[in-house]
Amino acid sequence: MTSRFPLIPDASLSEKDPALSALLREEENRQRAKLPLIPSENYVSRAVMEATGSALTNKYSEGYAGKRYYEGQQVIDLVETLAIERAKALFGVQHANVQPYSGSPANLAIYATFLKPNDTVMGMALPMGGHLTHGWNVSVTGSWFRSVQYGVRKDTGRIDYDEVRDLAKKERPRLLFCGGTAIPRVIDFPIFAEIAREIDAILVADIAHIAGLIAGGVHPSPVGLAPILSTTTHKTLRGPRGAMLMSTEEHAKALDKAVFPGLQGGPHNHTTAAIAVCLHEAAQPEFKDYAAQVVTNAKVLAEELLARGFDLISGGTDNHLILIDLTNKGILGKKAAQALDKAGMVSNYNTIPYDPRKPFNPSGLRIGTPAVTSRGMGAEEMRVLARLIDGAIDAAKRESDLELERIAADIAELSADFPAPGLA
Ligand code: DSN
Repeated sequence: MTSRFPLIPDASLSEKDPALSALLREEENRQRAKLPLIPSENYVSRAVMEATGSALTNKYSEGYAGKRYYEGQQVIDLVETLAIERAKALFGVQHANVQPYSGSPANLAIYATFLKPNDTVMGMALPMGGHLTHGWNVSVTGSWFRSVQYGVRKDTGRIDYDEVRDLAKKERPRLLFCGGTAIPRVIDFPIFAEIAREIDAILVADIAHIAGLIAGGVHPSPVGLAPILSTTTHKTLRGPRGAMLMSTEEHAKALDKAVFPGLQGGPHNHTTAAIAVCLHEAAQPEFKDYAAQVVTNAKVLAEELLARGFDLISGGTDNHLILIDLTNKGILGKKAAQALDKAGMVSNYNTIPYDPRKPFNPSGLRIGTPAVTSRGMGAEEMRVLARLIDGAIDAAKRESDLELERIAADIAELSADFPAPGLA
């Protein structure tokens, strides 16, 4: 029987929308040819990609498993429950919510759970390495709430826990955030927990950057110390763009209520499925090797950059990221990042602690090893990368596009030896 109505033509993307399809191919080729050094980026596996592009995108399922506001949840309930159970097992938590659309909405749900407008939150300032949603002034978390910000010491580039304690005791925040986006050192969760206990605050560990390192056993876990954990799923955890909130049983109901119906409608089920896949992958023994190699690679890269006279915030790294103060190199972060991109290495310019410059043209550069490690690179390649980064920055200072092109050719050769995973 033929349809009475015009159907959506069942054509492939390239047949139906050649313009968009060509753009996708172009982006895939860019991801193949260039080396991503942005520490918050990664390559997902084909399995994660498949789940992300699955039929689950067609389904609405407001509510939670067993209590939805739409019918037809026979499969979705199982998928979401699987993701939750995998998150609980991987991180050793009592409760997980896999519905937040991304990291910022996940963090907003924490505010919605514990704070009323104008209550006090304390977090690391964005230019010091924190995150917008930890109370930075241009975010609603810094304007709808009373925000108190801590940073790092100017001389060490590290958190001074005595200063955090003194500030916390003076300001008595209800929520205390630890974690961030440009912290190259281990976060001391036991000390943060002690401080939170002393002022009767709720400690939130935002582990977005280091979730994969925690899962892989190469960064201490905040579980048992922070009752609330927030994470994105697409950074070191190597999953789809999404987020999770994890907590003790005590806060489970309130957190769930804040996510739905407090802030969100229907969860993105295709993302939930892909989160389940990435959690399964992260539970495999080889993921531990991956996480360890991410850190080894970052340390080697840091040492090689130090040897070439680069000034690294905190003097190096314990994790997956390196924050470079380019002041002594006589170049700004943006110009350096643009030159690196021309040379085939994709990084991001970044403020550094106490940066006299504005975020859109700051003094620093942030690089990291999660994605290049996913391509299978090791210490040897990190030595090559350090040399090429140094060369590209030198070329940028000399305005030598020719030299950048020469380096880009070296990167193209290196890229070809380490194919990007997940791209068909
Ligand atoms: N934008 C992310 C990062 O690059 O670290 C944080 O949200």
